[in-house]
Amino acid sequence: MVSDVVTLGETMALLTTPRVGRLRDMPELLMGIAGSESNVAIGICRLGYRASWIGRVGADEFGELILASLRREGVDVAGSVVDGAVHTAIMFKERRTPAVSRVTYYREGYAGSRLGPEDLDESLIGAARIVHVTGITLALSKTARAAAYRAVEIGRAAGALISFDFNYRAALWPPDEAARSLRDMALRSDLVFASDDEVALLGGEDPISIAQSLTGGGERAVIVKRGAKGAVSVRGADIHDEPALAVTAIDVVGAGDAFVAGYLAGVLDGAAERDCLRLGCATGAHAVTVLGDWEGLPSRDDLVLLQHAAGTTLR
Ligand code: KDG
Repeated sequence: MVSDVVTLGETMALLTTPRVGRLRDMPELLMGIAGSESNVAIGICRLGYRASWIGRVGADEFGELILASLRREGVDVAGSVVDGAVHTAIMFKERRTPAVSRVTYYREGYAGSRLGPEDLDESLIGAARIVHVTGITLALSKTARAAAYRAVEIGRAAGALISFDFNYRAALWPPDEAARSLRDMALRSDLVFASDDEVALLGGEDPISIAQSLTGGGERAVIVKRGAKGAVSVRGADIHDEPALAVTAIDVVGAGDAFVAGYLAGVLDGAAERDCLRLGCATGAHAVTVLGDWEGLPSRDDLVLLQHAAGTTLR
């Protein structure tokens, strides 16, 4: 299968507390899957394009759950590896207060972080229009980082657009090491996504000027995700600012991935910069209205839903 977007990274089993409180006080948990790159792949498929996800899962029930869930969403997982030596990683998500969630990872040394360059199917990556990687993969392990670099090299040589989301995870690496690595990968990419906070990791006061300094005078676009404030795209002196859609947020984890999926679908559509931002903001808004890291991702038909007044019943 030829995919429009190929992405690689770690997807974990996700166990979420069904209500507000501490994990230890919950007699039951909700089970699902989570992974930034597979979230993007699902978003791309829901918006009508083909996406492949490459990663390692254990030969266990969680690995089966991940592959089955991705297949059900139309994501191609033919390039992924079942690793019989270790288990699939787990992420726990607690809603500690109605407004604050806390994530705990059980992932070091688990299957996803054993991803390596030898796992990559060069013909799959070389045929993609976009190769998408994130800072999470850079932080996971030396081999996972090498896989991300190799995927970018293959994509670049084949003429694909390279898309990179900072996705800084403080639990995975220290900020100074992250800043060096994130900058390096950003400078190898065509489309760079980062939140205000992530851009600030690189040092400096104003996120937009830092973003501007990364664009290489306009050879790449840096898109700053600002949550409820929308998104700004910077390419040299060209700046587009798009407000967020006003929605009631239920679960904001995964909103950034949803934004990226929408923006990249806009790029695949051949849309103008502002329309890519708009689609990104719309998919991000949809994602936060539903519990789960990717379940709220919209199809094209869903995109009109946010235009209806609260209380509307569609019959
Ligand atoms: O962006 C949402 C992700 O944080 C989540 O789905 C899990 O990939 C993940 C991570 O490393 O936190």
